[in-house]
Amino acid sequence: MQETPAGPLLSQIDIPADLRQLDKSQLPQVANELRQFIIDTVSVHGGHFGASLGVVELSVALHYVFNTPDDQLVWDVGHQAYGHKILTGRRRNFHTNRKYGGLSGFPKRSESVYDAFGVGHSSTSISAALGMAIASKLQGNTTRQHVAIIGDGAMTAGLPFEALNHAGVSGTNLIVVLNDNNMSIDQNVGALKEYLTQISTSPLWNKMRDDVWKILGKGPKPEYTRDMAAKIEASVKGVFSKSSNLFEALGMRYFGPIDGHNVTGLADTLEQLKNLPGPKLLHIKTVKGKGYELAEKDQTLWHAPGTFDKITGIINKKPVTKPEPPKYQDVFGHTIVELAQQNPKIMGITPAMPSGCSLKYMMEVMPDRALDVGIAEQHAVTLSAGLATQGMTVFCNIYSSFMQRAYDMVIHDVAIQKLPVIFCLDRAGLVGDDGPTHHGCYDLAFMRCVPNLIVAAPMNEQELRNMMYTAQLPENKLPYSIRYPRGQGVMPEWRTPFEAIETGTGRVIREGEDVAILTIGHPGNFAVDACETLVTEGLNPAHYDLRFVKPLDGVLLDQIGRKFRKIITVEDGTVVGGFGSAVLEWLNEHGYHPQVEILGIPDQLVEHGTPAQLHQECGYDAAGIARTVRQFYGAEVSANA
Ligand SMILES: Cc1ncc(C[n+]2csc(CCOP(=O)(O)OP(=O)(O)O)c2C)c(N)n1
Repeated sequence: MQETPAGPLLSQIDIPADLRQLDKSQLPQVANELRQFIIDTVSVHGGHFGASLGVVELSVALHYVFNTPDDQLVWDVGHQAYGHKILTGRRRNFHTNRKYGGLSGFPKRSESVYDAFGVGHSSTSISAALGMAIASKLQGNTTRQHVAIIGDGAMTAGLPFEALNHAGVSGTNLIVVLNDNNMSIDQNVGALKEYLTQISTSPLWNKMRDDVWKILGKGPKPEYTRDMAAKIEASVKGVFSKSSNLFEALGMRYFGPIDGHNVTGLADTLEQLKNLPGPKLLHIKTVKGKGYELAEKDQTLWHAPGTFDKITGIINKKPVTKPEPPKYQDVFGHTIVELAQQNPKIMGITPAMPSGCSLKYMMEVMPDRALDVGIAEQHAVTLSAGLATQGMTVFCNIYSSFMQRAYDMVIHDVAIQKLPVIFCLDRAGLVGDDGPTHHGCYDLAFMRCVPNLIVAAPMNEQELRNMMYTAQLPENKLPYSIRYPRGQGVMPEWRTPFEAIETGTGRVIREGEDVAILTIGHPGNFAVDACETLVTEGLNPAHYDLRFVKPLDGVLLDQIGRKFRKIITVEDGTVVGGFGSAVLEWLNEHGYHPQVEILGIPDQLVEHGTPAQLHQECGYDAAGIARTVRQFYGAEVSANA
């Protein structure tokens, strides 16, 4: 892999201190070179794209004005922090971004002192930066600055408002930069979005307050005068802008909106804010994908487009030689439409991932029954519970790792009340390039310990459809969780007729002798491949697809317990507390004591890489399963010898 060449100014910037040596008039050129560097690298190596292009100027201005790493920048989500990474000592190996063994796609404390806080999941920045600011204050450090940079999408979650509620009375000098591009991954949604548009389009008020601000800054005691003006401003403002400012109501001084692509203007404003005491919020307007025309036009597609030809803008796709299996997300997306056409009670809920989880298909044809609620996983779950109390049948689709955030709602609002909400957990298992913040490792373990929940995982498209079908039948009275991975399934002909699957029943994939392989979900296909190889070696393991982690299939396990003294379990989840643990507990409780090997995600963080690399690392790809089976047979041979 080759280092990406940088422009003349950017190539002199190894760390932000180098940037700060430049004259302010050179910043636009730095920004242009940085933008080009991001385009050059992402087009060849892939990754998030539009969000980083949108904050090129902001990244340059922040590192120019603030004394990083002593001053601390906290990027929300972190998918937009490529410019920050490139300016902070990682330009030369930025081509390894998101690759196995390479840089992380998100800020990460262990990777750089400039990454003040590890991210990946959204909406944490204000809380984290406030914590840092309070600590600095307590430690008597009066000069260190703390800046949270948060997007309008991330702002739709509850956590930023919990943080603002605290920040407003914290007496810290926290700075929040609200990067408003009117986009989440898809179009941003909700009343806050409308509000931000409204305050951005009150030109009279904004011009007047900016002019006053500039004039006051020229007086003899600018800080004092501006502070006084701020107090008067809040009361006068309502007259001009119809409603009072939300952020000011929460105790933050509000500035903006200003043009987030004017790098010198941004630097000037940040310089002023730096010297102003108290918590404050700077609202900047930016364009997601700025500077790459196609990305500005189709911002959802160019959020993370994969690799592409930077001249033509053609996105590289793998050549299709035979009919391909669909992505699991699309099986979900089309199947919910089919089911909803037959069952008027069905609704679909997504917290900000309509394209990612493919609920968009239902949103197109039944907009009243398929809702994007913004980045609000907790709300998505409790909203689903509320709908279920009224007899609605709700499919609540949340990525496995984002569901971690709504765990209390799953227990308190759904399971305890036995409301038959159907959770579809997309991106379950090791997701690949996004790494440990996004791997869906834990859901099997954290769902299976909750009473009343049915916990299922399909091995293929047909099982996913049938589980969705079964879960929405009126006879199902319990909450039902269905987890499936990112990416493609295995069945090109996937539109199979619906058939109910009796809850808690597994199936035999392959009869065999000596060793039994028990799988849950998609990794069952790895076991199928492993068995194909093993059979050619004269070995004859059995393979069972359990389909449910809860309730487990007691009848099947009883047969397996009687017949086998060696069992391997396989799951795309943590070996601690997951499917293998459930099987072990069952066997022990029922008096079976075979030798059991649990294959899955070990009790340590798995970094980023391709799913195939990571499955191999964890030892539950086809080769890993085959190896374990051979070891069991090898042990058998030596035991008999
Ligand atoms: C808790 C959580 N839910 C969902 C996501 C998926 N996600 C990543 S970026 C993003 C959009 C963020 O929008 P915004 O903050 O406005 O940033 P932009 O991409 O527009 O710059 C979403 C929904 C996430 N990272 N974390």
